[in-house]
Amino acid sequence: MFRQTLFISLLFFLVVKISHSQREKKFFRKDYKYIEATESFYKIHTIHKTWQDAKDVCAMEGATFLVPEDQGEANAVLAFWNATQPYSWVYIGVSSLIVKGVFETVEGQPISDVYSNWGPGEPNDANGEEDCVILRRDGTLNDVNCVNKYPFVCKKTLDSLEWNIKCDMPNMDYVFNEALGKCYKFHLDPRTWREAYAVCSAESSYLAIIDSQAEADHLVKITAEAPKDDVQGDFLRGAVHLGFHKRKDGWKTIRGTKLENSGYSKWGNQQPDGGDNETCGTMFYNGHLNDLKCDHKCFFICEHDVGSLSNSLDFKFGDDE
Ligand SMILES: *[C@@H]1O[C@H](CO)[C@@H](O)[C@H](O)[C@H]1NC(C)=O
Ligand SMILES: *[C@@H]1O[C@H](CO)[C@@H](O)[C@H](O)[C@H]1NC(C)=O
Ligand SMILES: [Ca+2]
Ligand SMILES: [Ca+2]
Ligand SMILES: [Ca+2]
Repeated sequence: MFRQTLFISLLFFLVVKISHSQREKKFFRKDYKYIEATESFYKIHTIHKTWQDAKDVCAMEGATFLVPEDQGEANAVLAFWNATQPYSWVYIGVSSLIVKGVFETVEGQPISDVYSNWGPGEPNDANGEEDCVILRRDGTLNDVNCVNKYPFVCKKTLDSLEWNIKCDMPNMDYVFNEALGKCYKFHLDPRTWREAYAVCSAESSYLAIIDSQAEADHLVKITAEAPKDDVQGDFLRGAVHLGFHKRKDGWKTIRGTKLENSGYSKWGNQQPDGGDNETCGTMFYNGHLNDLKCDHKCFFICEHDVGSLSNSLDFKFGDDE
């Protein structure tokens, strides 16, 4: 009897332990800092962006544009910022872009529902051009011109963290392939090659690199299965962006390996045919490779190395915890 109870408790413990382990680890991405007081992860982006681009970057990272909920969160972020960054202000996810003069969060809440400590005389809508909001180091808010480029902060709550266990990452859209030991996401939002490269990076992944016939077959399969026909708009069909491109010394993967040594280099009929006009790498839906003008928008596939996040976690934050 005792044994049985012990066994059941142990089993229960294990199940609970596994399902909560990622939240217990308090890990989202290695570039986000967890702050216990607000049970959220933050990243201060140091590359200056316009307000709209900043909003897009947060979304690409699976996070949201920071909107401090209250004084407590504003102080927590300011303390982290004061300790790590020299900047005098950052964009936050508040604007009056929808209705001039009405400041709302990116989720449509009125600013009066969140932290709204305006600086003296603000918001003043100088020259009628100030619709986006910055948080200054002293904790006050100011409206500024949205085209100005500033640092910004993205946020992810612990509560909203979902863990893709097989892919060992916080993005549920990636699908594990057992035979290849990798995870992939087929992106149905057409982008240029460079944009696609950036989207994959923001997801802690990379534009897929085919290194075997088996992997090529798998990418053909996920391309065939993706609901591509539902996507409207002006973009190039028939090929997907992949992680290779033409360099001065020939075709290489984005890891720097010569394409002919990468394990797969089956070009399509007559390809590559673009000379120096087509220097970005794509795959026809049938798996054969094609060179393409880099500014064509296409679907694309990101690849994720399982374990790449937790390895860097141990390396990077090993001493912190
Ligand atoms: C951060 O630094 C600014 C000025 O350097 C100061 O006014 C502010 O009180 C500091 N905030 C926190 C929470 O440490
Ligand atoms: C590249 O583009 C130029 C200008 O449009 C054109 O004259 C040339 O023939 C193209 N080269 C190839 C290999 O297609
Ligand atoms: Ca102002
Ligand atoms: Ca690969
Ligand atoms: Ca071509």
